[in-house]
Amino acid sequence: MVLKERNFTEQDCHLYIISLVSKMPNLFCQMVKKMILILLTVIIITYCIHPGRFAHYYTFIKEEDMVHELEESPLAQKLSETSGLPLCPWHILNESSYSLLYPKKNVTQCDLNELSVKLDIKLGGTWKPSNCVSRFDVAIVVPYRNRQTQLEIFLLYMHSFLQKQMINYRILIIEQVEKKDFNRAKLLNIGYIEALKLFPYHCFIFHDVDLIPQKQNNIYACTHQPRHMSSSLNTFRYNLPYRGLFGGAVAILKSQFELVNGFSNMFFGWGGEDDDFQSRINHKGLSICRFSPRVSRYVMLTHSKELPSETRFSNLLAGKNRYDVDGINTLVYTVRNSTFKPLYTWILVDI
Ligand code: BGN
Repeated sequence: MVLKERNFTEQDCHLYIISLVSKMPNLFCQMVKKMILILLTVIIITYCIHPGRFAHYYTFIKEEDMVHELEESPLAQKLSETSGLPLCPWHILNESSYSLLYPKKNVTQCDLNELSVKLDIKLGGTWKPSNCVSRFDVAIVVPYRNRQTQLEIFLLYMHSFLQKQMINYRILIIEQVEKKDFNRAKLLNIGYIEALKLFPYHCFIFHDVDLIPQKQNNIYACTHQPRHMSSSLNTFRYNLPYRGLFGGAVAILKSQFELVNGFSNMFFGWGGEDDDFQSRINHKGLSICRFSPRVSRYVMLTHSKELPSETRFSNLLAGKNRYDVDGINTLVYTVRNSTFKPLYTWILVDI
């Protein structure tokens, strides 16, 4: 077969160059698209492996400064003078060991029965040191519904944890009756009001039942500013997802809680109520603080993820108009049942 030789003329050359140039934007676009796709894949993979990589860095109180930041109970000094007992020492803050604590997961009824005797817990889940006067009177308020296994793990763990810190404490479990969506914030408001009927607590810790503190020197007491206690959580790879996060476990003085009018009562379902609370705090000129991520380490007990509420965004947006007209000053609820149980004060409420 004879191939016809074709002359590659100058004109052909021009045509070839023109066609190449006309295709270039297309080629360029495809290249950019590919690059964006690769970049997105890398970001998604990195995020799945390590979500904390995109966490905000935050300022925190250094371990050596923790002692200066704590707010002692106004009753402690006087009680120490009248009782002749010394104020309890600070040694728990010097706990420099790096050992992490883990909860016992398979809690038996026998463990719980033994606990109140072994640790001398009084009915209603209260305790205070017997050979010194605690510097802190703290109500630990836990919103609750349908989490029996987690509650048992929490109780078994927390009582001994708190006693090592020599806190005068009470654990209150505020349970919401079925019917409506869960309203975490309103239950916390109720816990605040109910706790004050039992003792003039100066400090409140609002605590989810699925959170377990892992460092013994993460003291369950209030600081000068409201404190986000669970800022280093395993489910967030021990990082803070965003700077304003104020959920999980927080500590706030009674006077500050009054000032911000507590939580909003309007957040039904999962999400947003803690963000609203943080805004209330800022609005009143307070600012949240945190201990070092080494100290504020928590593990979350596993459970299925709740469905976020659809109204949380609109509630949050409208929140600032309601700070003074929605909170502990407008709280309405009915106590359906309440008992001083061996390990906690149980209050069943209809909201
Ligand atoms: C946020 C939730 C918080 C929750 C944290 C951590 C909202 C409001 C809409 C932006 N906030 O997204 O309530 O504590 O995640 O899980 O959903």
